[in-house]
Amino acid sequence: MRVSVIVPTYNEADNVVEVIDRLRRALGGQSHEVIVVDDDSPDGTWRLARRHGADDPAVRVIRRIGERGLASAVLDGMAAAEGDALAVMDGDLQHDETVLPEMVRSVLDGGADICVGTRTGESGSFGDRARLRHWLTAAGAALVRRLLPRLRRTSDPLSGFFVVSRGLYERAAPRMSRGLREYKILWAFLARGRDLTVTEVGYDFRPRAGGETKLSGAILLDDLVNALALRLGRAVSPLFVKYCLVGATGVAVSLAVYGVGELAGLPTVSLGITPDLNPIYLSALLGIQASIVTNFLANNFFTFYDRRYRGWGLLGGLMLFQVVSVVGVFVQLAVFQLLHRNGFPTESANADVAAAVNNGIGLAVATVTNFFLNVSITWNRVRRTR
Ligand SMILES: Nc1nc2c(ncn2[C@@H]2O[C@H](COP(=O)(O)OP(=O)(O)O)[C@@H](O)[C@H]2O)c(=O)[nH]1
Ligand SMILES: [Mg+2]
Repeated sequence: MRVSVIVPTYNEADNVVEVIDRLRRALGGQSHEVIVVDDDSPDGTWRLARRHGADDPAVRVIRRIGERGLASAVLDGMAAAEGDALAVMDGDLQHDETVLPEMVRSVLDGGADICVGTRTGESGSFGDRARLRHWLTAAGAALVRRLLPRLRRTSDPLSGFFVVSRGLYERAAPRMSRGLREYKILWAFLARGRDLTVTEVGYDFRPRAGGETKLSGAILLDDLVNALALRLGRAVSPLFVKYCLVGATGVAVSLAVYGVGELAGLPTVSLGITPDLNPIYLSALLGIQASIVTNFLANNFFTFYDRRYRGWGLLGGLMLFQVVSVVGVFVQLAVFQLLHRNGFPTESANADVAAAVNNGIGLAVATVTNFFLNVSITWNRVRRTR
């Protein structure tokens, strides 16, 4: 088999049949297969694709159940593919399948590891109706090139249309983090290896034929974090990076509320838990509580967006998060006390510096503990993105 074309789809009932037909026409001259990877679309994309390809062995349809995400869909399609060249093309008719044979030749006969279908290079364009998208893509590309310099290997790093050689796939796939969810899967290939041969073929980006885009603010943010995580290497979990970013905003919220509370002259209160903690500033308590709520919302819509709570479910999620956060506050205090009572870091250190160091260590331990508690309790849910 020379070429496998992976077509990830989610709610593409308006387009999938036409995409299959066009691919068959474009690749008619060589042995090929089309693998539609559909995430159990509510609009029945998988059913239409199956029916349409029923008497054509070159058309395969994978219906993934209980799984969502563009990157993992593409990887699952590649894992099932048999071709020497593995192509990825969107199922919304925005990519121009007529340049696919040239892209495939570049990999199979020209020896390229990756050939990218570009809207930016020679003979490529964004079409006339997509000015805003053009502008956003240019800005996004400039940003991700800074985060991940290896993306300079192509003029259009945000492209979702590309072909990789089987050799590169077999080398790169085992080293890819499954934790990277929505990211442009092309990046994971471009980021691999010291000397890749990357070529490109321009094409005219078309407006979406039917249906709607699945791109969202959460996915864009996710991709930026993922570019950073790819640069840092596998040791860093992108999920944890996002969790820490949210945590940093929580510190800001907490300080802001504390500041306002102090200006308003809020009193101190006694909780009667431990003498060391009395009296407590009411404004500090309010600040912590405010940051627990904003952290919950930010984590729900950003860090864990693919399994987010919705509607009334938000209340249940917030209650779990609240309990985990209070546990975290106690972990932080306990670590702090333990270190401080034992004279860490040194008996002679400046008291303020020692307190700051010990508080920092307490915060770090609590952050990691809370992260694992939140992953395994608060957001340990069946992914519900529909
Ligand atoms: N299997 C699968 N396909 C997806 C998912 N999200 C998007 N897609 C498909 O990926 C392609 C590109 O998505 P699209 O929404 O058009 O993104 P855009 O082109 O950047 O606006 C389309 O064929 C979508 O149907 C997903 O979660 N799972
Ligand atoms: Mg699209």
